[in-house]
Amino acid sequence: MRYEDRIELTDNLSAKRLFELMAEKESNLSVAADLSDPNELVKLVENVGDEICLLKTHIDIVTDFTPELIDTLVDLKEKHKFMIFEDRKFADIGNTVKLQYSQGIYKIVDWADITNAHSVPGPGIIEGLREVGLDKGRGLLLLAEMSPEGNLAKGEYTKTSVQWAEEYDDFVIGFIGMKRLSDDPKFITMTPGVKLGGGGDGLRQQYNTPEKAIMDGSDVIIVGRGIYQADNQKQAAKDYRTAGWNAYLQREQ
Ligand code: 5BU
Repeated sequence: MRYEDRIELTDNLSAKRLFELMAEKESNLSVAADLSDPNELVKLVENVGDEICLLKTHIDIVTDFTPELIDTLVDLKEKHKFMIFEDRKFADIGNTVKLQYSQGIYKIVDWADITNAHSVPGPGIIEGLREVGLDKGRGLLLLAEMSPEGNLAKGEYTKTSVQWAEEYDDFVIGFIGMKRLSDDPKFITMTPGVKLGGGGDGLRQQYNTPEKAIMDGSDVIIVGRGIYQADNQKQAAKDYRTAGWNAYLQREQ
């Protein structure tokens, strides 16, 4: 189904907005902005902002973090029209993740439209995050699968994650997965480990091409080093955007 036809299938505000944005902007590209220098991070976002539907952050890798950085990212989000996904990978009991999501230095729930969690602690992790995120219209992705070689997110673990998404579908908007994991089109699958040419990175990351990810039923391709290490970040983002969008058009034909 086309992204715009999926808007009405979900009640979650972040999922609706993302489908809307993807259709409007004709982009299913997310950039993984894994830069520690805040100035380089902002420069990257300025370069790629027009090409992406979603900015993926790891806010805890930023050296000399200040709350003003968040203000800058939110200003850029409004200017270039994208959403923000903090790839926090929560992994603790419900009560602790609730605090990690809303308190501390980062106060992730205040600015990240989307975040994600491991399923390993059980459904309490979803319930804890949901208590602070749902009223703010936030969305959660479950890590049903992961990209690196040798990871344990497979089989029953993946299946149970999909069941929990169905059970908590007001807050869980989809999955990190290497392929489509549910037949229900309200769920969004996002795929990391994407690089033109494929390959790996020496630390067991495994890359698929944008075409392979989208043809396997993913909705959003997540690209880090393929874009931020390019000599021309803007052009690289355009290339990935075109590759991802053309694969989607071909899939939906
Ligand atoms: P890369 O530079 O394109 O390899 O970056 C991939 C990004 O996606 C990086 O931020 C990872 O933390 C993130 N990632 C991943 O690579 N694999 C996974 O299974 C998950 C996240 Br979940």
